[in-house]
Amino acid sequence: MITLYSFGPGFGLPDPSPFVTKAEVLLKMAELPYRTDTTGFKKAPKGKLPYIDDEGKIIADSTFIRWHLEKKYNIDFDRALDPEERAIAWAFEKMMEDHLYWAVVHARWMDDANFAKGPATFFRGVPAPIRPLVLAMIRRKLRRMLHGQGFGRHSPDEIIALGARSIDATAAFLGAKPFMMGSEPTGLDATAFSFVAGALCPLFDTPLRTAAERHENLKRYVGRMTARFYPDQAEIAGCKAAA
Ligand SMILES: N[C@@H](CCC(=O)N[C@@H](CS)C(=O)NCC(=O)O)C(=O)O
Repeated sequence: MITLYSFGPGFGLPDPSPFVTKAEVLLKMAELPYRTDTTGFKKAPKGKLPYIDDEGKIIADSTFIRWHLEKKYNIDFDRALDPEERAIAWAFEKMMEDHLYWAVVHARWMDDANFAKGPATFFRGVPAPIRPLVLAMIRRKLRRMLHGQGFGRHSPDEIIALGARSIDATAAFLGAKPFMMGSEPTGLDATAFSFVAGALCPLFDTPLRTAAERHENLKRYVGRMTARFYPDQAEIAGCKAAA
């Protein structure tokens, strides 16, 4: 059985990490049996989640997990797509993972109020006397990551403008289609669902969420993906499950 190393459900999302959620949705799409394990972060080969253990083979990074599943289990998540559509799907996926993601990280980690009710809660187990120090250290690490990636060099308004443009592009491309690439889910939907739900997450007060909430089709999309892949959940990110 495959083990998916995750953070565990949080913030009203299947996982606070959109990359972990993406990997989980891919496993669900593949209809492969899997279990989740929330104790693997310290052993993460690339220092990040997700990674999987598939009968002793460790694969880190959601994209490599996807490629592994496709190769080992002879699955093509994009089987319905032609080469041009595959190229568009790849471009949208990477826009969310390498662009929108950083706006979400900024909103969750750099805003004091969002940080306190969100990421800071991951560290509840740290002894109280040293917790402020640990929180300050981890936030400094995230600030450095944002600076290195580049988003951290922009003003908060500029970051929101960039993130909102990616959200608007996603909504415009989804349009009236049930799923990103048409009438049935493809690999891109594992990513789009995870990142759109992350942006819509009601826990966080951010103009990014307001930008996402302006798009009724995105909210319905999250509800549709929830009904399909998390049928036990009544709603995710404030979007009611509905086919
Ligand atoms: N490219 C990776 C990104 C994974 C990633 O950024 N994971 C974050 C959580 S959203 C993480 O584990 N961060 C921990 C850290 O940087 O210390 C993937 O596709 O899996």
